[in-house]
Amino acid sequence: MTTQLSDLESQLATLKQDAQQTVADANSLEELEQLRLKYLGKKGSLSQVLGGMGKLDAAERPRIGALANEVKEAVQAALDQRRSALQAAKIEAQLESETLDVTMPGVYRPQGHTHPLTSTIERAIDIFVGLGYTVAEGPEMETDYYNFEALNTPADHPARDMADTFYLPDGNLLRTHTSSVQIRYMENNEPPIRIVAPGRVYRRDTVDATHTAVFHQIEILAVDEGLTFTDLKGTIKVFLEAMFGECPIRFRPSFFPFTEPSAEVDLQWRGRWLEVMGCGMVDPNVLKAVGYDPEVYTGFAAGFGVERLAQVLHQLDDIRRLYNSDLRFLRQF
Ligand code: 2U9
Repeated sequence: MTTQLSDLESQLATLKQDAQQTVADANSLEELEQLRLKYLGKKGSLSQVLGGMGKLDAAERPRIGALANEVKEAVQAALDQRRSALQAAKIEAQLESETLDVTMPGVYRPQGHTHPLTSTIERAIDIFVGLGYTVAEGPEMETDYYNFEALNTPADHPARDMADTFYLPDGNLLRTHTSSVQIRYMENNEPPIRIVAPGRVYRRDTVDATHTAVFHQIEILAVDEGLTFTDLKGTIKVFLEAMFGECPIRFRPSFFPFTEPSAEVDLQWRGRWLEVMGCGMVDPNVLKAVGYDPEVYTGFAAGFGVERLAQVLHQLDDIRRLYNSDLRFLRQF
């Protein structure tokens, strides 16, 4: 045996032992990759040792070659084994860090809900939308013309009294009904029309259990050829039935400047007659004001106070509860 030969054999043996030891001690996949390059890479230890093979006798080469292969396989096996172990440990650590403690108490997130006034408005609008009506909205600050004049309410009418209406210093006013919205709508649209106008309105009423200075109204208006009081009655009956269930209703003659004839509607609810809305056939003067020909078109209209309806619906003793933001009250709805 030549010196080179025994030298190479011992170098290979040392390399194998050395590699197996350091690989077994590697603590990360990155470190393992460095070791793979160090031992088995193109410029690694094994390549360097094999570089010395050129000096061997041709007869010896196969044996040393086989030995080198065995060392390579052994080192590769050590690398594979350690890689599996490190990968398993990594997954284990990840699972450990991501565990969820399902027994931990949750965080309480308080959840609100729709205000009873809002839900009453939404219910009413939904019913009219179901009947083919379109929602129309307009400004809360109005001119005298849209709130009164166009609605056949002459200058000497008591509704215009300073004691009933909030007038602004510039001569404008806070709308006392949403009828002004309908005038604006008619000015910009031709019949047939069917609209529902919900909104906030203002009256200089003394605040008590049944009155607030700010309240909500919903008004409907239909203008078409051939509409009659019967269409109005049918529409109101369908609406009140959808809102309150099947209850007796009655129409009482009344007066509004913007409708002729006019009526008030009562609903029998738990044995008592309650006034719930007003209605009538649109006065020809109102149709004329917006440029509709009253000889061709007729219309019907109706209006109600939302607070009043909510009061009946929920048996509220005092309308002001709807504005007090008292959670003990609001949580009941
Ligand atoms: C146009 C023409 C006519 C709307 C109508 C009533 C009758 C009515 C009151 C109920 C209680 C107001 O909230 S309340 O104070 N409303 O009684 N409203 S007829 O008539 C109109 C609307 C628009 C162009």
